[in-house]
Amino acid sequence: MSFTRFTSQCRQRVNQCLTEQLNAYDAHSYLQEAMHYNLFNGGKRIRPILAYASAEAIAEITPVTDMAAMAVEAIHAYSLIHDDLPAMDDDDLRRGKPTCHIAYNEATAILAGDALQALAFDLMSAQSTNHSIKPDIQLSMVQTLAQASGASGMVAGQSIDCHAVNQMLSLEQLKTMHRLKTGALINASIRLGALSTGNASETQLNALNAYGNAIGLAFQIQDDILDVTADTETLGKPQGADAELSKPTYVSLLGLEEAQKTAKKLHQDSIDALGYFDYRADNLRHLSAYIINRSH
Ligand code: GRG
Repeated sequence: MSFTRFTSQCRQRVNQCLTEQLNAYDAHSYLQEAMHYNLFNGGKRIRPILAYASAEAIAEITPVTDMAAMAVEAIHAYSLIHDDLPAMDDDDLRRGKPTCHIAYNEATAILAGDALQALAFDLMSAQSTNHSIKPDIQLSMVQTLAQASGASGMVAGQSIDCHAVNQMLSLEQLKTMHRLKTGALINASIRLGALSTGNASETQLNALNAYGNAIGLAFQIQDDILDVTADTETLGKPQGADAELSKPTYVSLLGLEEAQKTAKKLHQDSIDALGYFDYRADNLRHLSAYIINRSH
């Protein structure tokens, strides 16, 4: 199957699962509408696709992989809603559309983010009716998601980011911030996909961790590159937003050319990390290339 077909099938699959989840709520409400608005306003679904590709690299996609794919997208959607709030980045535009607090209101945006976060853990702890996974593996999956999204992962990175405005950060500090803010959830998506098969060995998990570290950083560097090279229409958010907020970025610290070179080097590192895997990890290899070549 071609990579394009694989990604489109993964998107369809996670979208269908998420639609069923949201439809399962008792009553249609303003809150539910805001959650739906953010889950379905054009995200690329990179994290679910990583989870599916990782499951494939180990064994096969299972209903537990679907749970993991939905959970990481729910955490991602919540993080973007909160990131756009006036108390954080104060953005009006996301994916070319009004951000949640503009389309609804601030209180609803906060609550939609909260509810999406809770939904993620609800999904991770649910029992699938037609597929079982060992309780210790499921517990490890819940913990993986909690650690990647909380005070030892994404939220910690966001906190550093909030304090970095108008500050000089060293390259090491910038790396730490992004490893936590963006990299932790990306890495968790890969690990969760592997764990969801019930068959991942420590050696495989370690190799995937090295792959995840490299693409997590590459993802962020490409984001910084796009912030200066792409236009607002392609980005779906204001171009130059980071510079506007005087935020340190890979481009501001390294220069554009060096940032591009670093992204390419990380892509190669990610490919090297997958040396242990056969052709079944090819979609992970393609994803790494996609991440550094993406245009939005
Ligand atoms: C508010 C707790 C909290 C955390 C927010 C991830 C994050 C932390 C903020 C997002 C800010 C940002 C734009 C970071 C750059 C990397 C990134 C996560 C970009 C958006 O991810 P994509 O490109 O988004 O996967 P789509 O729109 O495709 O879903």
